[in-house]
Amino acid sequence: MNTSGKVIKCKAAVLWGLEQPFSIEEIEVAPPKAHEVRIKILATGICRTDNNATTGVMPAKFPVIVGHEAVGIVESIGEGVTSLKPGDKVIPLCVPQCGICSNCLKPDSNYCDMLDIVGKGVLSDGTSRFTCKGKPVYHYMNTSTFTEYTVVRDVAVAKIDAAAPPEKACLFGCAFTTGYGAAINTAKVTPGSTCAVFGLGGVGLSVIIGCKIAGASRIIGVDINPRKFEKAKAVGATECVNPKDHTKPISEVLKEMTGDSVRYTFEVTGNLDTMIDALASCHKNCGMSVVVGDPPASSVLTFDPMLVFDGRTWKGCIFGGWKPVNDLPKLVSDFMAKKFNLDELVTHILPFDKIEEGFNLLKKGESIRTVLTFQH
Ligand code: COD
Ligand code: ZN
Repeated sequence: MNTSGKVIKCKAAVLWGLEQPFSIEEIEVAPPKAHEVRIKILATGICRTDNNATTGVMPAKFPVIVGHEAVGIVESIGEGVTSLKPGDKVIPLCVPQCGICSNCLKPDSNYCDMLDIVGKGVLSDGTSRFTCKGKPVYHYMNTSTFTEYTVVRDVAVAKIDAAAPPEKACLFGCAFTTGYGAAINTAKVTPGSTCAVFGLGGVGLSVIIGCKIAGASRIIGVDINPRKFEKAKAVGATECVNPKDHTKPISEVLKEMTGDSVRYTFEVTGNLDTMIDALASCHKNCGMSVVVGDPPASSVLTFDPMLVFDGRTWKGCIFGGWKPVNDLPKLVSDFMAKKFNLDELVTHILPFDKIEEGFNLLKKGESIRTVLTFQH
């Protein structure tokens, strides 16, 4: 049936308010307006950032459809869309690439002006394309993928290889791209170096994959949940440590373990204390620490400035520093050419209706990535 230009009724997981469960509802998805595309979602991963929207750690406008790590097929396009056509296999982008803002024009910035980090929840004309029970339902991070159909801006879409398997390739919408890029683009990890990765979720394991491909000789996984260590080692960690097993600060534990200190550290938990711990754990004169985890909304951090004065470099990145419209198709091609393997990252595949179960696995620390699949 040709649905182009028509409202589509479909299932979506709506969050009606903070700390409320996902409610599977029938929603209406309006046709895409100018420079927008409507996408049929095939698979979507569950990320900590989605959970952070349910708790208020990450800003969102309610009621909302969250989800930002997906693969889908373009169902229809709005006026003026030239880069995409119905039938294209795509990844919706939480970090867009408009190509014309001052950041997109800089070769070394991916902080596109269209990024919705403050949770406005609307598209360019200031409105939403979703309604449920007569009320508007808002967008999340330019993506909103916990729904059978979504509408996004055309600048927030990367076209990928039609043969890419959705239940793995969806990880290029967040976890893999963010973590791998933090090691490759932001830290530029050097061969033979020692790295430490704080937080061994889907994003942290992707940092480890990046460190390994960059040729790091020692990669230390740090997590307060020892059940994460086996997976970390499977993707390339050479050893793992639980800060709770030690009374000394983790920076001293790592210094003792390495006999010197670590060249590159990565904070991949989103905790403020861990940001300082990771900074203090890198070499005091030539070390670099990369903040990958999103800090809680409106948080403030105090730290000893000697940590930076001593010569450490403290950096951050969003979406691994990639320019996503250009770079995601290449990353997916590298995956199809078996440059990296994402098998270890996808621990659970569940039907979309089981979204609540998927979030419980995340909250209990039992999953790396749960991927939800759709029956269309
Ligand atoms: N010390 C060590 N480990 C800890 C600590 C701690 N104090 N607290 C939690 N952890 C561990 C947990 O046990 C868990 O294993 C891991 O940290 C976190 O893993 P997950 O599976 O909960 O989370 P991820 O990997 O899905 O995501 C975590 C991030 C913090 C990276 C994520 O929420 C985030 O902020 N992403 C933003 C990145 C970005 O660039 N966004 C913009 C583009 S989408
Ligand atoms: Zn994410």
